[in-house]
Amino acid sequence: MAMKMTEAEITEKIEDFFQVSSLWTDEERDVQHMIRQFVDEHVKPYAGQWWQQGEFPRELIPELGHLGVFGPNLPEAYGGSGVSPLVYGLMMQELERGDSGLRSFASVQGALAMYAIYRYGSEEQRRTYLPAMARGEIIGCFGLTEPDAGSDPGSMLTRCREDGDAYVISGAKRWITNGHIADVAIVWAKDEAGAVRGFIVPTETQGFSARPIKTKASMRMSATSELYLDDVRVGKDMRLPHAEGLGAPLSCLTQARYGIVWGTIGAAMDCLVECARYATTRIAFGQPIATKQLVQERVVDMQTRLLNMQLMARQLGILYQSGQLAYTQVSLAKRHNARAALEVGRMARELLGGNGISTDYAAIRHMANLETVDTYEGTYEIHTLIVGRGILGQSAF
Ligand code: TGC
Ligand code: FAD
Repeated sequence: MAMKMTEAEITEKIEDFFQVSSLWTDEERDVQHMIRQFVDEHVKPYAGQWWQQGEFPRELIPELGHLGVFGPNLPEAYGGSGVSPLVYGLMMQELERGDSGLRSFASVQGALAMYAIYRYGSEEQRRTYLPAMARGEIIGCFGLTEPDAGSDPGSMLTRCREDGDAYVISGAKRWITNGHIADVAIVWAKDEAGAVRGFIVPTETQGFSARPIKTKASMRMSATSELYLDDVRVGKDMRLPHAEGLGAPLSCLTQARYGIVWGTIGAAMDCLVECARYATTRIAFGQPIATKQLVQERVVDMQTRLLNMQLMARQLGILYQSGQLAYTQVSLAKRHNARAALEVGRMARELLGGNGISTDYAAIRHMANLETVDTYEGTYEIHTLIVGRGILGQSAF
């Protein structure tokens, strides 16, 4: 028996198959709606074009600041609005429904650069930088990865040394989101004793330069850069005074990974909704492809992955809210959700047939972006080893 469903009914079913939204608070519902409206109106119609152009649409930054997506979970005194982890997660979900590059911009600005200053900075640094960063007036980047140190950031080569009333920093960073559009870079470097230290480096400082990486076939809507620090001299007041050791940058990663757990839901949702709607209208062998058993199996596989992602993210948010979140839990969820979203992206692309390789549809763009999301903030393998160590107590790195 045929049960004809409207596009809106299909979308509603896919996005909330287990009615998880019935658990949302009014604030969660309102914020999700607000960001969705913005993304539907100002991002989705242009995302394919921006992605092809390979540039981040900087004109969106003031409005994103106005919507409060940069560090929204930080206290109001520092420009945040103290929202709950669940509200924050829903914001990231809705941004990544538009494009992973958009969520990445917000993650790097809020969860990496702002969080580093909030958690490890002096009171003066917090007040100088955070409110302006929350408004999007100062753009930040986070320089941890180097050309020869990615999964193993403890082997970084960037060095800092004291010289009178200053620190001198030398080294190179690679794959740095927002690097060439940033006003300040959070730079991680080892001191003479081998301890990792963090610095706020204004990007106009002499000896600092940033170059865009232009050869990307993924995350094309995001600015990605190489940073060069050639004897960059910054005042001692630019060191993050409370950051000592690798644990400092790694704790920032936990914040960003939490956002990715939610963001990937948005990308997967957009892929599944798009290809499910397509399946009801695309005719092959005289019938919509939605009537074919193999197509239905594919859609149900995608739906199951999406639902797992949603349930995992929600419980992670509850753990975060109650102050019980462990970084190994975030690793497990990042590993799962990034890979599940990537698989949904690949299946959606396939279901769209030839149209699936065109950026007239969202699937190929999401799919290509998710290759990065599966790799950055710790690869699938690295999270396997973090969780394995957490469960078995043995390091296998
Ligand atoms: P290890 O001994 O494991 O850790 C050193 C100290 O740090 C603590 N720690 C953490 N603390 C908070 N959150 C975490 N996620 C933490 N992970 C570790 C740890 O307890 C220890 O503390 P203590 O007090 O005992 O010293 O150090 P290791 O050298 O063995 O590290 C291994 C490993 C693999 C866990 C770590 O290096 C790692 O996570 N590698 C992946 C690197 C990575 O994710 N890079 C991301 C760069 S930023 C980015 O990709 C931005 S993308 C843009 C976007 O987000 O959109
Ligand atoms: P490698 O560490 O060289 O790994 C290569 C392969 O070896 C991977 O498959 C890895 O899983 C595997 N491998 C490594 N060690 C092991 C092991 N012990 N056991 C099994 N397998 C292993 N970094 C920043 O600091 N800031 C940013 O803003 C930022 N933005 C990024 C944006 C983009 C678009 C991209 C692509 C990356 C970004 N990164 C950023 C860097 C990202 O975090 C790293 O690329 C990532 O951590 C992996 O490091 P790597 O590329 O050096 O790979």
